[in-house]
Amino acid sequence: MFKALSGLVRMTREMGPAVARDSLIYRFRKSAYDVRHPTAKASGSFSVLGSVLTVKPHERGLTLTCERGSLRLTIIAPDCIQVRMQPDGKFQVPFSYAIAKVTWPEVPFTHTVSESAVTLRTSGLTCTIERSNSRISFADSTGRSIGGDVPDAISWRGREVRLSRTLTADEIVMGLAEQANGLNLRGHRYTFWNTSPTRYARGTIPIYFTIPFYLSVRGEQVSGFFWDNASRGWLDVGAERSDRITFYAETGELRYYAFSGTDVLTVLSRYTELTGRMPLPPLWALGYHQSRWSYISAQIVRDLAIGFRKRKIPCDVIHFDIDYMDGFRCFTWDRDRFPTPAVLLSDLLKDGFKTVAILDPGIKADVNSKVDQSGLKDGIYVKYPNGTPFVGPVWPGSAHFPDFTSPGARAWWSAQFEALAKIGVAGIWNDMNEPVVLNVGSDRSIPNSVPHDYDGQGATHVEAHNVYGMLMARASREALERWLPDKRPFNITRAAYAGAQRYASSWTGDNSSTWDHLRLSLTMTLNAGLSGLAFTGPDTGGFGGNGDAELFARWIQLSSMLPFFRTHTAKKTRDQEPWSFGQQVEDISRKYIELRYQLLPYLYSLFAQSSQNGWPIVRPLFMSDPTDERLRTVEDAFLVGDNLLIAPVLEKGATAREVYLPRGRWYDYWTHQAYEGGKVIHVQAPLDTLPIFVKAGAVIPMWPIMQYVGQVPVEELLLKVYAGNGEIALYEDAGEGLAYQSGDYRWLYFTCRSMPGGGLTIDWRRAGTYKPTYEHVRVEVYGIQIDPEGVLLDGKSAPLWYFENSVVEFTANKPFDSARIIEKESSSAAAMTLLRPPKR
Ligand code: MIG
Repeated sequence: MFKALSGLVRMTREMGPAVARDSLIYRFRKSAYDVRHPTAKASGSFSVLGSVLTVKPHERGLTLTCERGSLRLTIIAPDCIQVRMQPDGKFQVPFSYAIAKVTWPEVPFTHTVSESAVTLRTSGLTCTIERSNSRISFADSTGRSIGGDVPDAISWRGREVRLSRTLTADEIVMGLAEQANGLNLRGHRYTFWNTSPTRYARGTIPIYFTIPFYLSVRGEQVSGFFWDNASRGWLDVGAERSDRITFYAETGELRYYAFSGTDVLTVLSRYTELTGRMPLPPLWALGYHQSRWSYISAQIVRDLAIGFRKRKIPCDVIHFDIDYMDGFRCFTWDRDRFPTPAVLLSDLLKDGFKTVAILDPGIKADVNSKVDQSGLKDGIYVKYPNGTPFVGPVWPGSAHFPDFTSPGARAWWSAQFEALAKIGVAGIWNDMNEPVVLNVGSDRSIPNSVPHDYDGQGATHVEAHNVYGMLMARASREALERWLPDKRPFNITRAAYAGAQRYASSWTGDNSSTWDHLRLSLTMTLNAGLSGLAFTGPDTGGFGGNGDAELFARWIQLSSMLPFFRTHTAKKTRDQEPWSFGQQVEDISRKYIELRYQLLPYLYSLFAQSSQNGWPIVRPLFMSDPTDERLRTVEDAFLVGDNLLIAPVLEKGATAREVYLPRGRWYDYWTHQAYEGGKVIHVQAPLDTLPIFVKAGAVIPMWPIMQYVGQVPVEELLLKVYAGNGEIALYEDAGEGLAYQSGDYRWLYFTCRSMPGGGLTIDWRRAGTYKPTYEHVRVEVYGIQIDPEGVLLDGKSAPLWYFENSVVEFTANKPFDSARIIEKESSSAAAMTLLRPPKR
């Protein structure tokens, strides 16, 4: 009751008395409804399978009849197997919103049945089922265990299902998209019920996502596990018992996928082959985004845009939060605040700013609204079993909710977007799609037993809740595709189920302007990337509360290296524009936003790889050397791709920090000093410095600073080369439009080799037809100690090169195939101090 009361007070303050009253009414209406329509609650004890009675091969695996239920094992790929359980042994074609690929090539397998066990084997995976108790375990291609059931692991009661797997003492569990937690998820029970907490803190469960996929890291061994059940449930990662990981779902089939693999990339590549990958976003979406709740008038937005351009702080995107709407009605504009939105948006666009507009699922129930009337007419709203549309309060007051689990509702939604597309909206921000229904009580959702279409399958809200947000994002993506057919959609969602990467990017929701949230935003983004959702980032600066200049500077630095880079803040908080914290932080913000833009060709290549392979863009440090135990627990430093190591300052007042560098050679990005890894180094990090290290052998492509993507054609590509042995693949295309889908792109492959007697060769292969705007290439090579003898470009003496402060610099008037830096054989150390005058 106290909670309800304080909820009411807060809601009155934040949303006004009318919404608060509706929420109070909803609280009682919902409880009454729940009482009248209870979801079936089972009682008694859970059943278990018992022993295996018969084993029948099918095309892709085996069906096992056990004493009290059946198992069906299906080989998806050599390193991926699907397991299903049905108490009655009847296996229908499974339906899941997570799955993107249902037809897989044939995989050779063998099976054996002995007195004690049934074994199913592919080239990459062995699955063993003990005959006496139907216990399943898995091993990888080398025979090492990748986990399996505890005794009586699979159990059920009524429609509830449960599965318990072993958790070894050394096992590290990552994934589950965004949990407000460190990298290792052990020790907690994660509720699967997409929820928007009013504020969250470290340890708040549940929050916005249900991605029941985890990566298990045991020593050098990596495997994956996906529990494909969207209904309400939970995952206990060693909280109840430290040696167990347990899944539970209120309803739905017990169905999971086990993945073996040699490393994180292999497992994620298979998982995202199954659940889909992020389509390549427009390049501008990788730029800097500015947001606040809300920039509430055309003039304020214009001033904001001018603010960026006059201070020469790059920015590509402005987000419009809910106050652009007319009374929070989706697909409308408040004409008092924004009298001519089309003019505003087109002026913004002329200046390089793309507009992203927020949409909430709740459509204001309003007899005078064309949108609402059309939704009612088309019958696309969530309805009670008697056919009356469900009504729940959200921002606009009483609202109808499109049933995004129905194809008709999705089509209706995308049709509505015409109104915004015409005005010039370029991207959609999907909010409140857990979905939230404002209830002063604790359960802010649609009642459990309300039915949904579920693409014709039929389901209650218990099963539909966790997919609702992702299907709203899907409808929004379809809207963008429909009305902006030559553009690549930019779409972002707050709530999701597994596979959401096919439809949208995501952010970490309503964080706060605190140092712990700065730290969390890194681990949350990393875990999202380890769950297929590569394109994620936090509200830079923090959403709730007020931070100070130092926190903002550190947050800009961190976020400049994360996939999604947007500053956002809540209503009534202090301003969080890059210039809101004084000159010093303005300069720091500019420096890192500029660096972001310089690094776009590198970042974009990682996006391309993610879109092709499902790989994360930012990665935990252990991926750089899976053999090194010390790296496995690091969560205050990370990799961007393979070659950049970022050691952000996450502590108030710190101006230096320690970082354990993975083995191998790393260069300080700022000073070019080389370090041998495998040890802790101490690095200076005054407020204007984000420690960045580059791996030896890397070639980092850079663009000139621009105020927004496409402002000026790139005429020269800068390659920063870090002496050592390494390879890197880079991707180029037009950055917008769909020509890349018909082949208009190219890959660049660089190989660096240190020569035995000193010196370095850089080989550059190009594959593909895309013609970039640049011809000219400038190369800076770091880590060459001694004044070189010469530089060869495609076998000929380079026309122009310099050696200064241990940097070799040369230019080429077109991309080369090979460059070679020839070092003098036995120069003395003294030569290092001699600067060579430029050769002409
Ligand atoms: O009830 O649209 O997470 O980014 O600024 C709050 C207003 C609704 C929650 C989003 C936040 C956004 C805010 N929204």
